[in-house]
Amino acid sequence: MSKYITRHPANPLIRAADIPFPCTRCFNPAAEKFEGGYVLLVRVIGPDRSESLALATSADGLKFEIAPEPILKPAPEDQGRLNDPRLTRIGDTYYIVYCSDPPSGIRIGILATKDFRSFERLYYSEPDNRNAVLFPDKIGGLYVRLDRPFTRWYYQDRAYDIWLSRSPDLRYWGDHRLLLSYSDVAWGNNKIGPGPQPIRTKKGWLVIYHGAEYPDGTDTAWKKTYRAGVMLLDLEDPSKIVARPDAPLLEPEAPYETDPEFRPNVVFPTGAILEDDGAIKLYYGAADKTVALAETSVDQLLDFCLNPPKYEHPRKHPAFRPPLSRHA
Ligand code: BMA
Repeated sequence: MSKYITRHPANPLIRAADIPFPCTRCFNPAAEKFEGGYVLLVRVIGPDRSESLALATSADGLKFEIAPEPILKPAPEDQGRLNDPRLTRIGDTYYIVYCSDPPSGIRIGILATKDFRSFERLYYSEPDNRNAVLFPDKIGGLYVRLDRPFTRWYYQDRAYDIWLSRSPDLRYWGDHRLLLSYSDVAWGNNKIGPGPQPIRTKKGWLVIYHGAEYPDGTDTAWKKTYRAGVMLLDLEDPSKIVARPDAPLLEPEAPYETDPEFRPNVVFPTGAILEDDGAIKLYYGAADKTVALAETSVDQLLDFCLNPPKYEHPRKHPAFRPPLSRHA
């Protein structure tokens, strides 16, 4: 509970037992409005460790019905891996940006659909890249995406930053710009990555992102803490950060977020819905096991960005290198 965001009391909204086909964990949902209601695409892990996406629909954004079969399974080129989708509606088309992890490397796929029945493949990135998300409008006549390419292996820090790219057609991407480095994020001494589709406001684009922190500086992936943060980008040139509070927006506290059974201490925001009155429903994965909802608003997030509270992170271990200057 904070001044800026509130967990929904019905959390977690979706658990493995709610999925009508074999599922051991379901999390990291993409979200959009569809036909007057809400649609989530939920990452599902099967008992055989298979990956697929479940279609969850709802009239109120709280109680979801789940389609009896997976709505998307990995294509042959995905070789079994299809996860962490983001959804963006542009005009009457929904774009699903997902992550795949075939032996050739971790790659971004972009699919287009109007009805969540048939899907057209538009793009498959080179490795390694993941966590991509599209802006809901063209800006300066171009599509814009955020993503999180991997990693500077040739440096000691091996870290992961958020980049911005533009495209005339969603197939050819260029004008790549470094937006934010993990080393600028106090609670992200390892990875950061973009979360849900950006939200347009009068003051700029609100972008919710995640950051991963090693608790003691050792590369123990399963001990990392994942938090959510927010930043405000320039409306006309979203490669410029207007404001970014140091404090995280949401950090693992609730039992379903700290749940030790599989992956404790994870909030992983992947879907955001802006309502007509400025309310925002933020859907996220909790402890890589369930789907949860937190409620906030444009006003609360702008207040957080533009009047940031004083915050000092109780960092146990520093980033491996000093901040990169942006646009380096
Ligand atoms: C990231 C991704 C997400 C996952 C998160 C927390 O690297 O793999 O799918 O939710 O870690 O485990």
